[in-house]
Amino acid sequence: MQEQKYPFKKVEKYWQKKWKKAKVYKTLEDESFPKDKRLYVLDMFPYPSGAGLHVGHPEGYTATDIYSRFKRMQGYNVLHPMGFDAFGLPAENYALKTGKHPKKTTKKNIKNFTRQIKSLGFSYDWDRCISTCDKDYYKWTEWLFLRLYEKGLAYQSEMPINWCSSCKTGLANEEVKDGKCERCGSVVVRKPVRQWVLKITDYADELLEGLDELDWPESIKTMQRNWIGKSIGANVDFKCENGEVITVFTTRVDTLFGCTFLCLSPEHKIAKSLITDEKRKECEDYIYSSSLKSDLERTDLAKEKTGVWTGSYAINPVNNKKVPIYLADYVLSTYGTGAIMAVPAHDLRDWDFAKKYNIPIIYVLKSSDDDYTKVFEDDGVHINSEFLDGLGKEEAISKMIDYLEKNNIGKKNVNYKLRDWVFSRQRFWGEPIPLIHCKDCGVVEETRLPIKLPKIKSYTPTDDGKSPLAKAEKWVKVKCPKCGKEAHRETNTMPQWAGSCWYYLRYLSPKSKNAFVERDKEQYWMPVDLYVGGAEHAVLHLLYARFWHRVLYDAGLVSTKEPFKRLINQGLVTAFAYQNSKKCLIPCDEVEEKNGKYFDKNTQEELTQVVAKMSKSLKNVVNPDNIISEYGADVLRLYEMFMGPLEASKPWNTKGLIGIWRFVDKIWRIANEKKIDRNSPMNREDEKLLNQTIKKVTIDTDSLQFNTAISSMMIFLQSVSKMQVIPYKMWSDFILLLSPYVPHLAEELNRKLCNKNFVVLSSWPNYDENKCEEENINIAVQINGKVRSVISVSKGTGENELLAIAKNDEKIQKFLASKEVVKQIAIVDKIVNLVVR
Ligand code: ANZ
Ligand code: ZN
Repeated sequence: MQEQKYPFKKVEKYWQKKWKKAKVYKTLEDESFPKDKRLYVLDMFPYPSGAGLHVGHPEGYTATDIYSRFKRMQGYNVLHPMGFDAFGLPAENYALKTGKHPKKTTKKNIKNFTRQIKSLGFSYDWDRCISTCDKDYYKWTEWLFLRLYEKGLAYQSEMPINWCSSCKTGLANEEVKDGKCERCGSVVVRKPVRQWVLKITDYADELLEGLDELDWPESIKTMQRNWIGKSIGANVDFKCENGEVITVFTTRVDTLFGCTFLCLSPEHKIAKSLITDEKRKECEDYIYSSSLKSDLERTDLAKEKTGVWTGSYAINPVNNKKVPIYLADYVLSTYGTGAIMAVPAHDLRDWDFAKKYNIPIIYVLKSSDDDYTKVFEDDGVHINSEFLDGLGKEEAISKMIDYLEKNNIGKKNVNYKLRDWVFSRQRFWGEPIPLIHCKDCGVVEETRLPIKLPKIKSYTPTDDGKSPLAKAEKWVKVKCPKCGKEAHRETNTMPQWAGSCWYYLRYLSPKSKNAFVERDKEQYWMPVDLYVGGAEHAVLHLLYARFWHRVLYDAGLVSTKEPFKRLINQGLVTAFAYQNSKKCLIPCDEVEEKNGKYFDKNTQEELTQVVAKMSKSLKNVVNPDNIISEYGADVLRLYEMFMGPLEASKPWNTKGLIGIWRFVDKIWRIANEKKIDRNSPMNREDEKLLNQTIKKVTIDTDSLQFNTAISSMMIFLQSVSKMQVIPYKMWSDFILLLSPYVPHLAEELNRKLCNKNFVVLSSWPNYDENKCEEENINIAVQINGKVRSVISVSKGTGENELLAIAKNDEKIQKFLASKEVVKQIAIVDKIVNLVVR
């Protein structure tokens, strides 16, 4: 019957209005509410792109929404805010293309995002909404930058940085993926540009140690650890024949007796002075050719090692042997000391190099298979190493370091892969860096924040390493706040990561005029209890925010060391795609389905179904707006949670969506067609079903296992649909279980029961552990006709399971030992019979 179809459009609109009017999702502004009952649940706020919401967004947002609703019903005071990460390159690039001001397009996009997010019925406290490009917000981003500057954590440097010649701006190391710009994919080159740099390296150890206490995915913690890349080792000094000293960094100082040559990076400062006249031409050619290679090419293990001999020797300080000095581009100038002691027997790169250039190889570790014809990179006992012979790695390292330190030829040292954070961008749409350059006073802080972006005609970035702001002459020229003389403003802007370094703090007092966050609010709400977002931010936002937070902690501005206690990465929502025999993906609108098989509409070739990222070109991008208008927000929410575990990547599947629609529609039909009776009591079976369902949904929702929670609600509905009359309590508790998942439908079902309260403000139902238990019965187990044991099993246990339980019974096993079962019979709920010989 068509008219009985669940009228989701009307229902969803109605309840969204009601909720808004009654402000049901407003966070309690009461810091006397017990702290252990307060909960901060945070989403990674979106960048408001012109394309609008993607189905990947609602995945994480629905998860945090369900969790927030569930916890509110359990009596928690939940803070669950949303905002917009609105500065950044895409808005500016769009402005360049269309001539529209980024401020205008960003505003429009935020409006569209807000409409879309609201249409999903999320329980955000919208009064706390923030946008990073709002002047009342970025005033504080500027203010916080000045705190870093005052601590000496922001400095200027004219150094070769990663430069994207397509975006025409400098990039941080974290923004370079495989040698390419993270944004546009262009190859990144090195270019010397004056930059503001943040000293994140000062915090390397704190950022490492802090990870231990975090409830984060191990994979993200590992990525941060590797990115920081702490290496404990030693520096060793090698004297050269011409009197110069080469200092190398090594993590295997214990292998020093096996060092048979040194390698300098071709850029090494003292390389030039070591090159002999005969070798000059060859070396200079080599230095030039290495300068054309990226670090990635140079360190690729699979590539053939190259190098040239400088013509000079150094002295190995432990055995006074002469070792040749090479230039080799597998040694990077930016790591350690830019020079290495090569131990070919125990390092593959050095091995390859020594083989190629015929350099002696000395084994200083006993190899496990006594094969001395190949590289041995494992741990072993030392040989050929005088005072280290017979020792293991750790002991040998510390003994060697003692020796070096005593003789003044080396010392313990620690190196990090982490580099300082290149923080300025030569672009328009970002926070101005609030500093002034004065001829007499040097760099001076701006006194009146916010420094607003100037109005300029052209945002076009240039190759000269200057920001478009430099063209706003009137804005650039200012009086020095210190001496009053003519000075000029800093024209670089901050990177897109600046605003997201602290937004989670602003939510706590979004309107505060006196502070970036009010102290009592910060002390009450921090840290964030649950943070959900994509894994792509592992060494970007998630590292940068931890760094700023640590600085704020040291400055006494926040009360916790870490901002995000628990982190969950939602999996990627992918899509099905179709591949022909040439492994080409066919756009979805050119594919047709016949009897569960897929064909190319044009060629009729049969295609294989594969999983791919959603992309415009494959025409497999799903727009949440369409799903909501066809099936409703509740169905979209429920489907996204039912697709699979939150953290797994999973393909969008329209068939699954229809299955969920049927489930929702079935709930609706039952509510309309069945008698829900206040006077009909639950029997034992009903009670068991209800209590088991409440228990399962409670535990699964609490542990964010939404897909299995939904399954048990489906099983519940299946049983209830067979009942003639549904006891009131069964149905009303079911509505409560549904409400975090499908809040609109739950409200409507509740209204149908003539209740006037909001379900979303109700208490979560309790379960009785005793009533959850299965009923057990005793079953006799006979062997050759005699009862030998009695087993206790739950009622209805199947034949095979009965046999298995019986045979595992301790008493029965004694009888079965060394005997063969020739016949076995089990009768459900009655008896087990075994015949043995
Ligand atoms: C001798 C040695 C013997 C090494 C051995 C390794 C194994 P991590 O762990 O990444 O810190 N190295 C040092 N500086 C380098 C540079 N600028 N470019 C390329 N390689 C460099 O690696 C430290 C090791 O990498 C150091 O320890 C050094 O090689 C090399 F059996 O020294 B080792
Ligand atoms: Zn001045």
